[in-house]
Amino acid sequence: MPRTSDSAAVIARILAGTPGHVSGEKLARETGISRVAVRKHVRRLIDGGAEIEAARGAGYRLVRLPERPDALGIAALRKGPASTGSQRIGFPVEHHARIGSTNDRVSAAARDGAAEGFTVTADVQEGGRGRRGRAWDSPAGGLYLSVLLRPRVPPARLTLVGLVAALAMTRALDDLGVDGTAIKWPNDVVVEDRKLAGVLVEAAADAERVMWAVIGVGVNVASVPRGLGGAAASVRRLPGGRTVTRAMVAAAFLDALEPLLDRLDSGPADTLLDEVAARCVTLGTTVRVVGASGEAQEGEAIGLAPDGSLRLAKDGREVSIASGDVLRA
Ligand code: BT5
Repeated sequence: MPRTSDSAAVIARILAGTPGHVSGEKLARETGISRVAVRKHVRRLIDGGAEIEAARGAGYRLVRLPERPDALGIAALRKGPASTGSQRIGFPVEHHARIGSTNDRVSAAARDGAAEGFTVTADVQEGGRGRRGRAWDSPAGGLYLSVLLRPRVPPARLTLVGLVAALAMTRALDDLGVDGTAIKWPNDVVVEDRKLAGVLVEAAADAERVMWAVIGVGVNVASVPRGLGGAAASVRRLPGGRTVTRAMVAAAFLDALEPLLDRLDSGPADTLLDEVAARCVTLGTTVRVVGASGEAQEGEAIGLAPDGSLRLAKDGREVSIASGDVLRA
């Protein structure tokens, strides 16, 4: 089945790729629908937050891309041919104006047998979650997105999934022209020391096999949630970020994530690890890593182990840490 057979999405792509006006007749021809239907789909795009100018005689011109990260907004902005069906990750998209947690919704769908790629987005989360029972502030203006995976990686490599998601987010922001983002091990996207996005990977696995995993990402797009102040950053305030919308971040993230997951599934992760390491600000610094039960280890972060663990040089020996919170020593 074509992933983006939605005519409105096809129209948005054509308009996004054309600097001037596009006639209704041309849009009708290229989407294979009537001009009346074109008008109806343009209306839907406008309802979805796009700004489209309609000029009598000249046709339609896209002024601003869709803002809301719903199925239409995301499909309109995904790269690649509109109807090849090549998009596995990020399809279908279920959007909620409000939800407890997008991760909870995807986990429930996973238990009900949903296919890999199923994605949930929300405008607001009322119970957004971080790791270890912490909260993720999720007011309007941020992107909250979770995607279902049925990965072929063993449970021991799940840390890598989170790192790969963080890498995908930095690449997505690169693609959108937003400068200066980096990965902080194990699951943050930061700008200098400020947190721009967080990744939460949750999974159901037995000793050998991951039944399903959910990648959840929260990104501060329009603003920084009140109360976080200097500890957080937002996309719009970064160089190149002024015109970036939530739908743009969502589409670019899914575009960047899919090929990285394919590589993770298909074999050794050496080159992926190198790519994560090259983008990881934690490496080369002296850190204090606090584990789940509060125990701390201090040392120099010297690299990543094949499973995504952090390698720490400590008192002349090396230790590997699978998860934790990194503080600067
Ligand atoms: C994370 O946890 O960074 C993972 C966050 C994942 C959120 C997404 S949103 C979509 C999906 N659905 C969910 O329910 N969750 C996922 P952690 O490393 O534990 O960091 C949590 C800490 O980050 C908090 O204790 C705060 O200090 C800080 N924080 C909370 N909200 C923030 C925000 N909006 N921006 C920056 N920092 C924030």
